[in-house]
Amino acid sequence: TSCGKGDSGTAAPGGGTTTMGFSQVGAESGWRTANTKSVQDAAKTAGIDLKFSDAQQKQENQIKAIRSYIQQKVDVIAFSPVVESGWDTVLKEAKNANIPVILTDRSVDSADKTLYKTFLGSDFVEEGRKAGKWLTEESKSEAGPVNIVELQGTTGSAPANDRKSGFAEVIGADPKFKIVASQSGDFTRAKGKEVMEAFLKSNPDIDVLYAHNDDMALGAIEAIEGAGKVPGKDIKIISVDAVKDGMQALADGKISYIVECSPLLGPQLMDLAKKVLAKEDVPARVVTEETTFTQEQAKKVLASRQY
Ligand code: GYE
Repeated sequence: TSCGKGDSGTAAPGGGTTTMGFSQVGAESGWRTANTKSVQDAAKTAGIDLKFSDAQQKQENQIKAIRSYIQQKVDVIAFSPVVESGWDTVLKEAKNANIPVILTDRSVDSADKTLYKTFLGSDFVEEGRKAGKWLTEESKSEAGPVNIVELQGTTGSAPANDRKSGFAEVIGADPKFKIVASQSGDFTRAKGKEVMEAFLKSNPDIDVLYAHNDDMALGAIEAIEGAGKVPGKDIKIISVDAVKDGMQALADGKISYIVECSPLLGPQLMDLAKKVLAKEDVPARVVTEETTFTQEQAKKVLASRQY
């Protein structure tokens, strides 16, 4: 850290520029790329010196990065935990070193809530419910069965667990909905395509695909077209995120409905970090505001979509 006059950065408690160590999940999806850019841009604007690392979807890499931030004595650590469990030890190390931790995007299942200052991100259970509500409405006049396949996000991650449970809760109210296959596509296009190909081979009669993110839905569209079926007609697709490529597929009629999940968390994250370092109170939970998109709505907003 530098100190002295002419330093335009945000002042750290001990003087000098505030340093944030940020451990990102990876670069698995369009959502993640937009999230990384948002965090990097917001750090610059806030005058915060950002140390950034990409964990390539591996928890062990995130733990290493956090330990290195502790060793470097950064002022604050922020991270998006790839999976929910297994964080207590390293979070205790940060706490013992007096370095505050902010969770962003995904949460941890630690029982000790003093291990982090706040959690900024979406309500993934609610996202799953929104997907289920749309399908319930859409299938109102159908006798059923409505055969659903599900592409889950990364195994053990909060968005995969919660998007699954929120959706199941809503569609579970009507026995005509049947989840005939459900498997992880790791939030990537390549895996989404591969798993959808397998689903199509073992299930001749799929009505609906519920994909936990746009990228897996986009991969699945290739698989569906490859099998000679029409996405959006033969198989209806619901996904989550609303990144530009997903919105394009929605406007084109290939996806039927998208639940928005905003990756633009950078500015709020920097605000929270400043407050935490100034010892101001912050809410334990900050929930992102989000909407949903039909095909008609996607056509209207597509041109102005930022990411
Ligand atoms: O939906 C997915 C990404 O944690 C909300 O991670 C995030 C999810 C997002 O890979 O596209």
